[in-house]
Amino acid sequence: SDYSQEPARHPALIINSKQPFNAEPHRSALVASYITPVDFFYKRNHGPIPVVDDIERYRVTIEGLVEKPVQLSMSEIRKLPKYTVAATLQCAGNRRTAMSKARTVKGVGWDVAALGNATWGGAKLSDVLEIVGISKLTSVSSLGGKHVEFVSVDKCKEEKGGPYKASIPLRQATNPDADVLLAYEMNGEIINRDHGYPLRVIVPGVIGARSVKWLDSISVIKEECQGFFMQKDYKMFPPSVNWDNINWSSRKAQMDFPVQCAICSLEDESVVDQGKVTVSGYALSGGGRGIERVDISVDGGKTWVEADRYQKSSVPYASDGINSDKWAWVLFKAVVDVPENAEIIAKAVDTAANVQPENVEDIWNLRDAYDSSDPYGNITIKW
Ligand code: MTE
Ligand code: MO
Repeated sequence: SDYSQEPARHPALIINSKQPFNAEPHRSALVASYITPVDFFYKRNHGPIPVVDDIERYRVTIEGLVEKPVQLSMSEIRKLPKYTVAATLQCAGNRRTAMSKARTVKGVGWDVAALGNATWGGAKLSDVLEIVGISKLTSVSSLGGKHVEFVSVDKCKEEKGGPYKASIPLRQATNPDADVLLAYEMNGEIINRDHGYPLRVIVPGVIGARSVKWLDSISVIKEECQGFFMQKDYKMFPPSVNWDNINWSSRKAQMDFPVQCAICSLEDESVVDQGKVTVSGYALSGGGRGIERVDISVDGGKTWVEADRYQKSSVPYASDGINSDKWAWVLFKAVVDVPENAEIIAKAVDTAANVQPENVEDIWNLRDAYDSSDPYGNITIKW
């Protein structure tokens, strides 16, 4: 494959793999701002970044089980009502390194920063699907379509040189409140090549793998997408399953990400001055479930204090109607007195009362596909 036309990237990114380019910011840089600057936003690719340079000729095809297939140009997509949605995009492999400490898992090793919070501007998929004759809140189209598949222009080895692809249920795609976007802007600017120029899907509240970049076509189909990343990756398995006895078809494709938080102001093993320590980080949950609480313990989980939480209800770059931050992370902060040789633990609870799991062992799985369901953030402190 051809990596000769990769875009320039910020030197502060921690590179986990060069080809394909996979990188995340340092954890402390990640929580320096509520909106993650594009330069510091994690980058997750499965092949070279495609070059789409003739924007006049670029078209996205909408086809499959629809009455009226169409090809839309960028200017036609820009003429549709524009929405700006604040949403945290997170790779399901975020924090995989923590899982590897329990037992080896396959995949790119990520620290805690394979996620970012951005504002995404674009057309709603529910509006686009109306153009091909599928009305809002449809579960099954008149021609029997139940899923919406997104196919990219990139090429990856997992698809044997074919394009990256994924699907979501038609009901979600046609639900205006699900805020699924065909996005052409990120943080108020034209989306750059690394993040999907000229057009990508954003599926808020769902693992990043479904937010297909460099969109080529959208297809209304009967069965879920049969691509590698839907069928042979990003599924949750119990700890008893290994690479010899794995049965992929026995499990569902992962969609919503689970509740979690991570401490970003400290390293996993930190030496601090005696006295007050600032514990800050991010917390988020999938499916539009907000964060109810972040609890901090400095005595290994015996007693807890509640952290302050911070979420902007209106974000910059949004001229056109952000009404909630339900898809976006919260940042948290607590200033605590730590005893000598302490273990600091952070634990998130979402608005559906889901609690972040305590141990890696409880949720370990071979692909770490349920990996964004990470355990408490544990930090070991020494004076
Ligand atoms: N879309 C295409 N076409 N190719 C890819 O490799 N990676 C997916 C998703 N969409 C991918 C893709 C994965 S696994 C994630 S986590 C997100 O894009 C990462 O998006 P980002 O690089 O903009 O942060
Ligand atoms: Mo991902």
